[in-house]
Amino acid sequence: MLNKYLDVKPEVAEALKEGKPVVALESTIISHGMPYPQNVETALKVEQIIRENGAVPATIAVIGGRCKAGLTKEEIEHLGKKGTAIAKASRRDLAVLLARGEDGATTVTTTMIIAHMAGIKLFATGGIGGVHRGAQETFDISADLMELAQTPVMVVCAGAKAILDLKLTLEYLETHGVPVIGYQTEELPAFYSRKSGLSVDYRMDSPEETAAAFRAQQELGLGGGMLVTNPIPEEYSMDSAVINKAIDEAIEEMNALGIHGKECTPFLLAKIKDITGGDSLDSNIQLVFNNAKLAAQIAAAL
Ligand code: PSU
Ligand code: MN
Repeated sequence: MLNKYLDVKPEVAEALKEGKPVVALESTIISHGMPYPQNVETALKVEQIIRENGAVPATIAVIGGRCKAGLTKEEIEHLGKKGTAIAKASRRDLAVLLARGEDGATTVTTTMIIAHMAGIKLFATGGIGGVHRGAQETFDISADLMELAQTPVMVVCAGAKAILDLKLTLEYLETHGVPVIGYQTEELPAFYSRKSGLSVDYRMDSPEETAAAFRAQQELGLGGGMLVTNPIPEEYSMDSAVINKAIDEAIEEMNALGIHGKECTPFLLAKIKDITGGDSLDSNIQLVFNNAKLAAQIAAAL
């Protein structure tokens, strides 16, 4: 038994035991990041893509007070249907949810924690949380950044979400010693689009190169994770002017409504989807698929 609060799905446990590639997936994106039924369809398709690329998927959540590494189709449907009625579980929420026997949708932070407990090294998502615009006033900095600084899991994403202050997000990651890798790019991707005007720390061009850097970090005992940023495929990348206008409008409304804390990111994602007539959701889904594929390839190389 690895941890008394953890249940590893048998298929995932077997793969880990045999040294086969496993990729973790988060569940906040299911309950809070996308509407039903697209959330469930996407979550199941992402698992399929990971399988097609030779790895075993382990979607992570808290169900009935248990940390789960690997969910059944029914559990994914439960998280998707209940949506925002499921608690968004960050590091500060985990102990209380377990003690109370409740459900929780895991963010990048808690997915990293549970993946590490289970012995999973790779994790694919859409975009990590980061330093919010106006953080100088609000102090709103995602716990995802602190987790990347301390938990040894490689996170494959499409950059930090463009709703954030990407420049400050990079500064924060630098301070905390988190390497930011651009996959086949020198430029930090901006989630819905490929361009941010900011540079990553290192460009890497193959799963093997990426895996080797992560292995060295682990063997050095440096601790902490690594962030691989993988640009959204060209054909799904949104026009920067269109998406930035939608983001500005959504942030203005968020501030006018006084929304703060953990509600910010889900509110902005939903609002941007409405403003763009669903185009941002289509892009979000495609970039997750793209990240799942790369994460499976890196897991195999590792
Ligand atoms: N990526 C997406 N959709 C999401 C998220 C990421 O494509 O909904 C979630 C992740 O779970 C991430 C969270 O950890 O948003 C960040 O929330 P916050 O800014 O409150 O830390
Ligand atoms: Mn926040």
